Amino acid sequence: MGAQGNQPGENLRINPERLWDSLMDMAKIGPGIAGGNNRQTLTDEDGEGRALFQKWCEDADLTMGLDQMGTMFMRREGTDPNALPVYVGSHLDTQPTGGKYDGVLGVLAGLEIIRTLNDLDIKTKHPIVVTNWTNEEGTRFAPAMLASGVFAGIHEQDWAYERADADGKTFGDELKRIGWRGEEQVGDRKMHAFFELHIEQGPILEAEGKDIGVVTHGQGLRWIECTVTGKESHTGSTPMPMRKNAGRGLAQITELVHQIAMDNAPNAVGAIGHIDVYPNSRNIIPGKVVFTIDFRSHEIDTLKAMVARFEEEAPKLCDALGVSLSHESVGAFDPPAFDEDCVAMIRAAAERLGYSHRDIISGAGHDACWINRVAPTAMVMCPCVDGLSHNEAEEITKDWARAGADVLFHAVVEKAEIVG
Ligand code: HGY
Ligand code: MN
Ligand code: MN
Repeated sequence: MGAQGNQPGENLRINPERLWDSLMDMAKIGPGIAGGNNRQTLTDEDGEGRALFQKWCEDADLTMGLDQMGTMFMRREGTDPNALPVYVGSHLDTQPTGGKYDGVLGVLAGLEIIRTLNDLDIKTKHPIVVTNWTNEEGTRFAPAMLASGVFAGIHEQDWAYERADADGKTFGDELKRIGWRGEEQVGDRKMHAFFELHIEQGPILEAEGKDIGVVTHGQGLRWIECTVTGKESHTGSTPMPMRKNAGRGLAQITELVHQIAMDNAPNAVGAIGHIDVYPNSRNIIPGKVVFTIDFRSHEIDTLKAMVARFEEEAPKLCDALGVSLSHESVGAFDPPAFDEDCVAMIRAAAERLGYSHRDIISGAGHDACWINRVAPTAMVMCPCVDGLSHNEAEEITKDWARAGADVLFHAVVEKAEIVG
């Protein structure tokens, strides 16, 4: 028992070598082409990673719950079976050119907490549940944080099942195909708290020499899928004044998105990462371009103003080019403020453990952003090299992984209340 309340002693720490080995073993599943990972949601590789995680958890005497969105809940019993569990986790799915740590660190650090509690034969009043949320990335099936969004009542499950990938395969069919559709109703579980450890995916912690980010808020997000329609015609014989080039619409909207973000700096970002050009032939003027705008800010008024400016200016740009524009929202969440008591536990744990720390706003979206709607939620961040993520070269140090997992450990067991 710690100095006050349920705070663990500063010598209570995870096993960093075992955590690192688990990260490296998981990274062998769904390898990328440049040292990272391509373990996209509901692929066979995702299924393989899930099976390995399940085996590790069952070796640690955890029992699995699986809901109808395929989210995995690995439970360690508490001394009070009626006490609401403390949940801890993140996601095992990766970007197509993803890193070894985005999401995976949060899931495997949760498992490492269990392994350490088992080693030390420590019991907690509240059960602890390690969680792997399905489809956090939202790349194959938009939007991001899909399963946690259904769990939090943001999305309807039927709508989620109908999300289709670029090949027209649906989320529901793929979940069944890989054999990871559970029977449990999504969202029935009640949580005492939810904690998520995640790499920062940005440059601040490393640049400031800080081990730990105490995440107080997250950025809000707006994903706007745009379709610019022009007219396919020959790139050689069509006179320039007659062309209706959808590619120019993409080019000018790309620049508009960048300018809107720059005009709201430093509290806003914007880019277009997903682009499909049709028919994508070297000698046909693009007749149609489909792309997704990603706007983010931690200020809701700024975020809304960015969208409004796009909606006002983009149609005019397209009119002038003789092409048409249609757009729809394919993802949105407002800036979350995390639970102050849980955030304070994380800050106190970093202090107690002697890790340098600073409060930080999460630039990326996470499952915690949705779970924050239904349970007291907070996040811990550790640095990543050059702030790089969503790139196969994503890298962290063993010490950063250890610091993040130690702080996560302390927050989880403080909330779960060590017994005896
Ligand atoms: O898009 C995001 O922020 C997250 O990485 N899915
Ligand atoms: Mn992530
Ligand atoms: Mn990610």
